[in-house]
Amino acid sequence: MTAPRILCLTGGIGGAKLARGLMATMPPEDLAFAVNTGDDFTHLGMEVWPDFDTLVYTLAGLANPVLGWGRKDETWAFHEELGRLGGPDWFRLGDRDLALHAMRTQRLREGQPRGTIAQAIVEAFGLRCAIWRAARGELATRVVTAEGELAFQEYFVARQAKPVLTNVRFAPQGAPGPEPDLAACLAENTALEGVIIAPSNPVLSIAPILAVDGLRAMIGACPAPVIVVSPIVGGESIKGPTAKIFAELGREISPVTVAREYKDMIDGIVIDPVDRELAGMIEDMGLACHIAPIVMQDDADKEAVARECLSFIDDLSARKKAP
Ligand code: FO1
Repeated sequence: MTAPRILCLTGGIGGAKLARGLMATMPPEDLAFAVNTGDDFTHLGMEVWPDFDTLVYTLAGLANPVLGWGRKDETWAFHEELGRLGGPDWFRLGDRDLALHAMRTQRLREGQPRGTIAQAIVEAFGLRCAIWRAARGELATRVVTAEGELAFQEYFVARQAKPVLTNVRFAPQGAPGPEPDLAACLAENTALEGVIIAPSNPVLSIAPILAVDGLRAMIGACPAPVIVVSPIVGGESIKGPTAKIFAELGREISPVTVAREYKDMIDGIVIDPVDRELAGMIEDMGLACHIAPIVMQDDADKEAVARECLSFIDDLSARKKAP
């Protein structure tokens, strides 16, 4: 069993950015990622794992830099022909990306567990860090909107996250609970120095991870410091519909809302200097607050944010030791 020093919970493109930064700060064997499975779905008979694949491509240096998802240097012959044939081309599958979905689906049909398939994909892309699907089985995100309940990709891609979101719910299937290696990493891994919740969308990307049976309690019971990087800076979400969704849920668009959301299981939150005046409110909740630039544009930013997370974790460990 691997014994990673740092575990990062991530989903979507924002989380993948921090993951890339973390990879630059330590040997890959010291890093593990727990990825959201809520966006997974079957499309054209193939099983697609968007957040898992986006992270694998990003860490392998193969992500499409413009789209943030899918492959760079991609070709789209399949997608164009699919459209010509009147197929569901609303969800774009590039030719190289398609090979991954086809192989994954074939392995599922052969009865291989999802965890085994995930490990084979990580190795196929030459990665030496652990990337675990948070759920052992399936746990799909269903988006409840003013227009009714939508499957995640229908809401996020087909409808471009435009419908008013009123709630999300999660539909677990198959083996319950977290991926066994993830559970072991949290419960038995004495090498674990810290857990980082990436600046992913709390409602669409992190909530589905925490909805995995028993996981929230395992993280809360983890002896190592647990921190979150705010996905909100200056009243806006850095990327994606986080701010829109917070507004639709009647939540203040602020790092304070994020801190409150995770209060029962984190030790601290990293906020951007523009939100400096909120540090007092966060500390009044009994949480530590680390102030550092957290907007990640280029690789240098990503590494800088990763290093800030690691020094914050060191500070928290020191405080835990010195009563
Ligand atoms: N997002 C889009 O907005 N449009 C797409 O056509 C699309 C295709 C796609 C294919 C493979 C994949 O792994 C991700 C893809 N995504 C697309 C992104 C995906 O919907 C999101 O990355 C996650 O589900 C949420 O972060």
